[in-house]
Amino acid sequence: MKGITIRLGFGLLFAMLAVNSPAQWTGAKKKPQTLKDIKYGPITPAHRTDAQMSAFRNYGLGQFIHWGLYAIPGNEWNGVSARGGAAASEWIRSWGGPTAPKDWKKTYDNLYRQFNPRQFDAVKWAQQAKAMGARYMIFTTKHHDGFALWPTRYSDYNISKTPYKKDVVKQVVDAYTAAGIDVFLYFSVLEWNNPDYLSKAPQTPEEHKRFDRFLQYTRNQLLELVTNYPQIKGLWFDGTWDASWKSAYDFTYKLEKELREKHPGLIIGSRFRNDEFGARHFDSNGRLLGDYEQGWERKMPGSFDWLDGNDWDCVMTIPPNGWGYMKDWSGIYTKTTDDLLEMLMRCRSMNGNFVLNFGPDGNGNMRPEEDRIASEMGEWVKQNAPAVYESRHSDLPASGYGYFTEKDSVLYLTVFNRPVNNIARIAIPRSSKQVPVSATLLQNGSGLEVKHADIGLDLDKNTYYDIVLPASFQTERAFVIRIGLGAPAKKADRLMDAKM
Ligand code: JFZ
Repeated sequence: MKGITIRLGFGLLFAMLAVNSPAQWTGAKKKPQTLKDIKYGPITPAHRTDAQMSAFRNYGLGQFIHWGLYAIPGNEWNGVSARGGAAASEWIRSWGGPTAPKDWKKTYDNLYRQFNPRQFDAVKWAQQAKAMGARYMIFTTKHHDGFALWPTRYSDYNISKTPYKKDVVKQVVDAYTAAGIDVFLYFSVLEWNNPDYLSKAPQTPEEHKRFDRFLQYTRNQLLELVTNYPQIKGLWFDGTWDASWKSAYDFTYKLEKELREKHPGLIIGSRFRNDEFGARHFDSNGRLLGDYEQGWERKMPGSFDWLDGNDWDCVMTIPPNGWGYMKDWSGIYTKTTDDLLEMLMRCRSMNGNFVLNFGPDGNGNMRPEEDRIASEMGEWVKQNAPAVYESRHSDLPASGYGYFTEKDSVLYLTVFNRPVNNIARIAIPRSSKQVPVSATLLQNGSGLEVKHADIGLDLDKNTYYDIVLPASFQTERAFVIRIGLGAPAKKADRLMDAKM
């Protein structure tokens, strides 16, 4: 059993490595030495400045929802845990080996006959997301199993054939839009059970015919989504790593253009298509394909300069991995509210959005742990909103206490590591025209003392400002210091430089 888990794990790992050179996500971007002549590069300009992209930059916090037929088994079947409890419950259809139920794929492909989420209430979900402070959400219209949660005209494998019947996507789009939360639709190109799909590049005329049919089907579904749900702000693509899709660069280039024409302002991440040389996310000349970096999946940039100024979001699970509902969370580490707030502010300090995933069960209920995390995060985010939304990366030297964000001469320091002496020392480049002149606690507005501390380190490029935290101020979670920046007070007499 163990051997199988390991083999599967490696298979997946290799698949990921092969499709997505990890280099793009593990350091500063490498620019190619020689430039290629590229016909299928970016369609939209880098750093779009329209209203939709401006809104994207200020979303701050988002909600991802993975919901589909996989919510019914919840990563187990007849009490047997799929793949030895391995995560990624939304992948349960690919369960194989001796622990897999007999005819498992057939069983899975018939789950739609039981899909009847009696407690599903999109308005309730949207209220929860609102209370969490999410400003956008991403919803799975169709995952790798190919099952559509909207009544698509282009496949029978869809919600209208279930006992539930009603259009789930419409309810989600309407409820979230009404709550003032922008909606992005997740769409997996890859389909496990579509006979027209193939993973390798089509070669024979028969394969071409089949895959062309699949491409047309994909185009039809996407045009259908932007037509049916005109309120959506973006499409979040997945399952675009196979050689078949990569070989269709001419088709996908035209399709991206077509979708953008049909839906002005549409936001598409870097995971939709590749150039004619097979380069994904970034074309062969290193230019971002799409409007934002879409590769920060359960990972974050090590530092701001890795991003090259690109927009990005980080999508994150509460369990280590696994996006769909998983009945049994025992025996795995699940992230705490504090873990998630730390990730949120780490993302914000580098201009990224943080998108937290929820996996509702087969009845349409969020799990109690998700409810609790959403309300705890919401409480914190509400108190500290100016540090989370609208504010941007600060160029100040990083602080070991936590993360900086900045807006209009106001600096926010979210403190996760409180100094034991209660003095938060802020390093400011000596050349800086703006220095801390005032400080308050964002959560209650109480003023904090600010002192200049020229500690006189030789060759130090920085000077220091000390913010004094009252010992009586105690918090359970991270807290934000709001720091007003202004012109430095009269310059102190320079210390004499020693000769050496
Ligand atoms: C994909 C899906 O396979 C998964 O089920 C889930 O929907 C997730 C959001 O997306 O998984 C991926 C895709 C890409 C990477 C990692 C996991 N990646 O680029 O690192």
